[in-house]
Amino acid sequence: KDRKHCTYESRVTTTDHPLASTLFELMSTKKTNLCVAADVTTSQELLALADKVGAHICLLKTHVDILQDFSQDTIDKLKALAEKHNFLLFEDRKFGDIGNTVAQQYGGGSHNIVEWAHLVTAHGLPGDGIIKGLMSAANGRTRGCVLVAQMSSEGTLTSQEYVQGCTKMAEKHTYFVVGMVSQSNVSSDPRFILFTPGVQLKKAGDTLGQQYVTPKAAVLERGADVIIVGRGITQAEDPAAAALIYKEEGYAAYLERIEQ
Ligand code: S5P
Repeated sequence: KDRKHCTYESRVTTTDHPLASTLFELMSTKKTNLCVAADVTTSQELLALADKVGAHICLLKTHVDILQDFSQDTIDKLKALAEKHNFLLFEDRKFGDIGNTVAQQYGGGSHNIVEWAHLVTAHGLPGDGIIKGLMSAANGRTRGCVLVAQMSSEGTLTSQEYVQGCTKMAEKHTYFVVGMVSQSNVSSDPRFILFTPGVQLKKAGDTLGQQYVTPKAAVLERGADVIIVGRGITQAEDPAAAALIYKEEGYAAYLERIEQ
C-alpha cells in the first residue's frame, strides 16, 4: 500500500526502525503530525516554548548551535519536558561531512548530540559513509537519522537525480534512516517518514529565500507525514494556541489523505 494512504497506526509495525515505531505510535495517540522548529537563542526561551507546545507536538526540532547558553542543564531539562509531554527530540544539525568527521561531531564536541537527540538530520551529499559515520558514533544506542533530500529554499540545488540518490541511500540503511526531509512525495514506501518544513498559514516566505506552503498543502499535495513549523508558532503572540491550530490543520489533512 502506498505510504500516503497508510495510517500512522498501521505504520507502527511496518517500519524497520524502533524510533519510527515510537514516533508513529505517539503521533496516533496524540493525534498530531506537528514538529515545532524551536529556533530560539536562549535556553530559557527554548524550555518555555517546549513546555507550552509540548502537548501538541510529536517532535521538537532544535538547532542547539544557535543557543547562546547551551549547557548540559538545558539538555537535562529538555529531556524531562520530552518525557512529560511525550515527544521526541530532533536536532537539525544537517551533518554534511565525511564519516570520520561526522562521527566526531555527532558523538562528542560541545553538544554531544548523540547523547540526547533521538533523531538528527544529515545531507546525502557525501555518500553513505555519512550514515556509517553517524552509526559508529551511535554505537548501538537507539538513534536515527533523516536525510535532507529536498529543501524549501529558493534556488535549492537538489535535482531529481540527487533526490533519487538520497532515497536509494535511505533504502539501503533502513535500520538507521527513518525518512527524508522533503518537499514532495519522494517515496511511497510506508517505512519512511517524510518531514516537510516551510510551513506557515499566513506568509508566503521570508526575505532570505524561505518559501512556505500551508499545512494542508504540505500534507495533501507534498506528501508530508510530519509538518515542521517554526516562526508560524514561535513568533505567534500565543505559541500554544498557534501550535494547536497547526496541529489540528495538519491532522485533519492527514485524515483526509488516508481516506483518498
Ligand atoms: O529545507 C529545509 C529544511 C529544514 S530542516 N527548510 C527549512 O526551513 N528547514 C528548517 O525548518 C529550518 O532550519 C528551520 O529550523 C525550520 C523552518 O523554520 P520557519 O521559521 O521558516 O518555519
